[in-house]
Amino acid sequence: MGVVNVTPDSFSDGGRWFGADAAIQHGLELIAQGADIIDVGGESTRPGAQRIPADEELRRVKPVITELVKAGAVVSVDTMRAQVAQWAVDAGVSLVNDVSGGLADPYMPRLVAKAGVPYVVMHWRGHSHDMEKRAVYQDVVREVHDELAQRVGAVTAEGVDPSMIVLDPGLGFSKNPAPRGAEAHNWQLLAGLSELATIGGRDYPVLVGASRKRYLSRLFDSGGEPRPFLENDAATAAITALSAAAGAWCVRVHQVPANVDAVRVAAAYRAAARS
Ligand code: PMM
Repeated sequence: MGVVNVTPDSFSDGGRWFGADAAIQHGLELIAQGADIIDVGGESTRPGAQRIPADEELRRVKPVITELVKAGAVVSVDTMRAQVAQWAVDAGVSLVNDVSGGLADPYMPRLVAKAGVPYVVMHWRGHSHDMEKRAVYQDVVREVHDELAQRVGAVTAEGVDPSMIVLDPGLGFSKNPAPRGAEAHNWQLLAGLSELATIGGRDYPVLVGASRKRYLSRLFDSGGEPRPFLENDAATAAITALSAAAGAWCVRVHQVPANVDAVRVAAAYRAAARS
């Protein structure tokens, strides 16, 4: 899954694809490079971000989704709002990616159920402006698993077909970016990926959004300034290989070619490991 953030202030590529034309071109380029899905979002979820009004979110994503769907792309909409998801589903998107897992907008699960499209349910504890203070866990893998299980229960109660649910540990969302130790939540979740998504005897597909996040910068921090996000693409590809080898269904990335290679490597590795 290649990312197109149509935002002036996204976490990792903020502003670069803000204009509709640049965003459309970028989406087409990601497809040419081998992305299977293009994830289009109009609201930044970087730590500390404030929300924007729904009409501004729609204004940002409409031309981009319209053109990418027209070009035949498999498009996902990255939104927490039912109103935006409804517009996007009507415009032909194939998947709804809701970083709040249905918590931000109570109308979202029913809408997704009615649309009958796959639904990415991410682990989330609250909006970005204060999400860092919620990064408190005794056992992050168990707690994220249990909170995802609660969301699966809630969205299926609203009519979402379990076979349409994709789970996501929500790397960087209310997770401490520490590179090691008891607080290294993102790393513990990656290491526990195979445990996270078995709920009620069912193995759900998993999406991993590791790309260019702050915890990667922190791993390479030599005590001075954290490494810039844009320098984390090789590290992202390494995580893609590890995630795919652990059985992830999808990785959400900003830079596609190295990650396509990483997925191929992991597929060959898994095939050989099974035989
Ligand atoms: N991360 C961001 C945005 N959307 N969606 C899913 N499913 N999983 C994620 O981890 C995720 C997401 C924030 O990243 P960006 O602003 O750097 O694109």
